[in-house]
Amino acid sequence: MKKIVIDGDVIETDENISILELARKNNISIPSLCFLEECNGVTKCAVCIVEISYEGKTKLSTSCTTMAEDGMVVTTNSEKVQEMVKKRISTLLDKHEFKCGQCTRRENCEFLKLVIKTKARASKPFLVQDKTPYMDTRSVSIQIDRTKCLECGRCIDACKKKTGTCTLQFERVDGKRIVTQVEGKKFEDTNCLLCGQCVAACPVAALTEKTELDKVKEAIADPNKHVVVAMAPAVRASLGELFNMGYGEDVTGKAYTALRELGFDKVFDINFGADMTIMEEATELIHRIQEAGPFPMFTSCCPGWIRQVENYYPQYLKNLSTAKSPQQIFGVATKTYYPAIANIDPKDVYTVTIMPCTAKKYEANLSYNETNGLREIDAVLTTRELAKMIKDAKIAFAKLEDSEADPAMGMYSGAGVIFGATGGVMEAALRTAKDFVENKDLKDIDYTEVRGFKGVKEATVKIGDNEYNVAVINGAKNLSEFIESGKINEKQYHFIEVMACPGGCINGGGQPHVSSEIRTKNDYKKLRASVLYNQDSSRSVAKRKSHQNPAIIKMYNDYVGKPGEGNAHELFHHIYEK
Ligand code: HC1
Ligand code: SF4
Ligand code: SF4
Ligand code: SF4
Ligand code: SF4
Ligand code: FES
Repeated sequence: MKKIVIDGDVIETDENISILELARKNNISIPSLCFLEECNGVTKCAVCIVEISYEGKTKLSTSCTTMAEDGMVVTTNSEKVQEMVKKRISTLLDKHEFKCGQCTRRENCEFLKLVIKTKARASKPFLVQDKTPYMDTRSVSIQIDRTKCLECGRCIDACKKKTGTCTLQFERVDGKRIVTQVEGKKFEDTNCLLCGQCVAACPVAALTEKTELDKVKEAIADPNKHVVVAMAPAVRASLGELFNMGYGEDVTGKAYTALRELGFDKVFDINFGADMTIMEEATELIHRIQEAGPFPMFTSCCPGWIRQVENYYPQYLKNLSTAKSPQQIFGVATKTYYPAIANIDPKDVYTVTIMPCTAKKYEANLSYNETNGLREIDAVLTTRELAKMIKDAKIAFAKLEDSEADPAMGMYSGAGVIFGATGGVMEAALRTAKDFVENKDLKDIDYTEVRGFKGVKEATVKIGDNEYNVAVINGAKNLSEFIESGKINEKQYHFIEVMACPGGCINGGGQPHVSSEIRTKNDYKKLRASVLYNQDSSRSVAKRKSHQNPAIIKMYNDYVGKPGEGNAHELFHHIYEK
């Protein structure tokens, strides 16, 4: 057992752990900029500096790179340390457009916290008349504002470690070091997945989603538009964090109320779309079982993963489920089924989704995601953009009463809600596929083998008289390892779920930022996922399966017909081709 003294506290540990992490786990705060859990840091910001006495010597060291050794005595806040950190922050301020009042990150900016803590000042303020040369707004998903970049390298490292695409890098342009995409290309024109893991890693407002808030506000103000809104499964598990409600708080009912107060005409839920996707995807799995393939069938609801297939593994395009994603299938229904039952002109319907994801903006914009000449989804807001909209409208979110979604396309099953966590799509599909094949209302519907945060999860599932091999790949990097190691060919897999973000959509690139400090101390992914699994497990079995959702049954009976056939086949599927 090692004994380390930090600011007078004796801390014992067996772990091979850095001073920074050891301190944080023991509630001793050390500032950082370039360090982020799961990423090693490609630069040295030096704001995590501490004074260490060890083996008769005392020196200043960066605590994120110094491993805790027995007998070390660490001081985190000596005058020398404070002076050095303050100087470092001042240098960074000289190159940072410090206009926090209008900044989207002002409430959770890791840099601003350090400026306040150290009372650092710029030696001369960095004022920018024209931001255009610093901005990259070419992508529909992600935007770069280099007036805010600290060159911490977290985005570059997150991209490498979590996606393996290595889309971002430092480059020297006109003598300045800047963060840029490979060959300076637009994100969409690189191998980038548009997942936004780089945005989630950024401590400041240098990387953000491309906002669509103005578009949405305009649509609401237009009396000729009937504006429909629906939030994704994972949004309800994290939105409360942006209103100081802590982690793991279920804010479903408050979110519905807020959306109504914001002036949306109809509040539905993407979980209903998830139930639609399952009707189609489970039916497709059964067809593939009857027709002996092609196997494995892959889920296709994550647009980051779709880009990974297109950019790296086009040989698997035919293996992707043709069922449209919950976002798009829901969009189709808002431009066909909903106008029919509400007796309105489909052209007047304007559909907005709230997503934990930046890639969903790209998905909504794809040319093929159009039905009868209408965009299926007109605008996509991230969880963060919705919070901003609520704050701009001065709605006291935490104090709102709960309300329900409008039932026609707002009712959902437990299967629909667990989509937002890794393994959820697989579990939802198995519940329905097994009931369909065995023609029963099965009671044993918890597939715990596919839950949790392991990189690759596997199970063998009996459907009817036969056994099928399923796998859940948690995160894009794990997927490329799964394929490139040859593991995918070790046995016949029948059905594989892939979500690009580690943990699934609960940890998507459009979710509230989690600071480096909180990531070290708190299992925020688990807490977010628990919201979804709690909603599922607190229901009766009948309410936990997509095909038993009464609103789904009604839609298929009254409008669609049978899953996988006729109308459903026409409207709810897309065939992926090279
Ligand atoms: Fe997801 Fe999905 S789970 S992809 O992560 O299939 O974004 O939450 O909305 O479409 O339902 C995202 C989440 C989301 C879709 C669903
Ligand atoms: Fe202020 Fe942070 Fe925005 Fe910079 S990024 S302007 S420090 S809130
Ligand atoms: Fe990398 Fe994803 Fe960011 Fe693209 S969106 S640069 S793949 S982290
Ligand atoms: Fe760091 Fe953000 Fe700049 Fe990337 S864009 S180097 S994460 S400040
Ligand atoms: Fe978007 Fe979810 Fe895929 Fe991440 S895992 S890219 S949040 S759909
Ligand atoms: Fe340690 Fe940057 S060098 S956080």
